[in-house]
This record gives sequence, structure tokens and C-alpha cells, in this order.
Amino acid sequence: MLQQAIVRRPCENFAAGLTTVSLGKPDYARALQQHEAYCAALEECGLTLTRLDADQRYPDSTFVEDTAVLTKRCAVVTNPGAPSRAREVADISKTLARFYSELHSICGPGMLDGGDVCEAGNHFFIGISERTNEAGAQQLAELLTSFDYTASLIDIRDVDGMLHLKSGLAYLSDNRLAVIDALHSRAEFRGYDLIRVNAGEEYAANCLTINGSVLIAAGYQILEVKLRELGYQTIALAMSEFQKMDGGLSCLSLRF
Ligand code: CIR
Repeated sequence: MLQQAIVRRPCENFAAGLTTVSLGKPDYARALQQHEAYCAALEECGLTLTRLDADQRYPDSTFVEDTAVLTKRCAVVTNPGAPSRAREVADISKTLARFYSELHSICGPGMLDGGDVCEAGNHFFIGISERTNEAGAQQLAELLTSFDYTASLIDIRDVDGMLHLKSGLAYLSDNRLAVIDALHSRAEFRGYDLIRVNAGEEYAANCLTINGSVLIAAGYQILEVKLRELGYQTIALAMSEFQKMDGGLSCLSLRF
């Protein structure tokens, strides 16, 4: 069972963050409302939240997931691939030290964003992307292996429009992965039950399973119905303002 999550309130200059999409400027008041609803959903799933203050120095700092990889046995502070985000880790490291004695870090020249790491039970898929390089992925794989996990590296640099591995992949539970078409034939996913995310619903692939419920972006009916048919309780959340900044549901928290 997951018990805790770390979240950070979006800061007032949230709109100055990085984005690759052209969906317009996010509305700050609406982003705060959507963030509150997200926090409430985490609490409804049984998580106790550590709420960090907004940090004006880093417009993307609400996307806390990219700063660490949390497991049952250890925590790894990342070395984010975007220069503007590199220093977000200092504060997260201090917060994690309250919860973890096994606290490790990814070091340069290795770069790694948490959004590229998908936990599937005791196995971790690690994406190699514009933000995570091979050295960073390899460092994480070695650390995880030393804690008796397994890991495989998946190069997504050839997939258009994918910022992170988890932009197109989510582990649901019970050996099931939700996956976009561009990734479904990867050899690394053989042996898993693949829940295909339809073309046009790619954004919804970044869904989040927490203690039996699945948080899903609102407005993606086909995937939501598929998940309900599989027996998951779904919680649909408005994500428009985060989507404008390339963010999905998983990015907004660190869960453990
Ligand atoms: C960024 O480009 O870093 C942010 N605007 C979005 C980060 C999204 N994070 C994630 O998918 N894990």
C-alpha cells in the first residue's frame, strides 16, 4: 500500500516553465484549483500529504516527480535533464531525508528525470529521452539492482512528442501496463498484459494507480471505460492547465 505523497503548490510564475505544446498559457487560478482537486484525490486514496510551499525560483517545481525516484527500499534524488530544473533537487533531498535512510543520488554526467521511470512491481522501466541520458539511466539501474530490483532501459528518443517514458506508459497493477501505440510492440513489455491507449487519447496514458484506484485525466472516455471494465475505480481529474505545460498526473507527486 502507498501511504504518503509529496506535492508542491504551483508557483505564480508557473506559466514561465518549459513546454513543447502549443495549448496556450495556463491560467494560474485554475491551475491552483486543479492542483487542490488532485491533492484531495490523493487523500481520498488514503495518502498522507507533505505539501511543499510554492517555489518561485523554479517555475516547473510543481512537477515534483522529476526530482526523485522512490521505492520501498530506497530513494534516489535525480539529476534533472533540463538546466532550469537542476536545482529543484536540493529542497526535495532535504524533505526525503526525513523519510528515507537509504537516500542516493544520480550524479553528472548522468542525467535523469523521474518522469522517465516507471515502477512495475519489483521491475523498473527506465526511459532514455531528451531528459534522461544513458549514463543516468545506467546509474539508476545499478542502484536499483543493488536493492534487489530489476531494471530495463527503453530508448524513446525516436518517438515524436514524448517528453518522458511515462508520457506514454503506466503500470496499473496485476502485471498490466497502459501503453500508447508507439510503444506497445517494444520487446521489454512482452509478458505483460497491455491495455492499449487509443490514438487521440495518448495524454491519458499517464494515469496513476494508487491503492486500487486509478487517477485519470478527465475527458478520455475510451481509456476510462476500459479501466472500469477491468475493475478499477477511476477518479477523473481536470488537468488542462498542467497539460499546457507538458505535465500529467504522475508528475504532480512523489508517492511512497
Ligand atoms: C518540464 O518540461 O519539465 C515540465 N514543464 C513538465 C514536466 C512533466 N513531468 C513529468 O512528466 N514527469
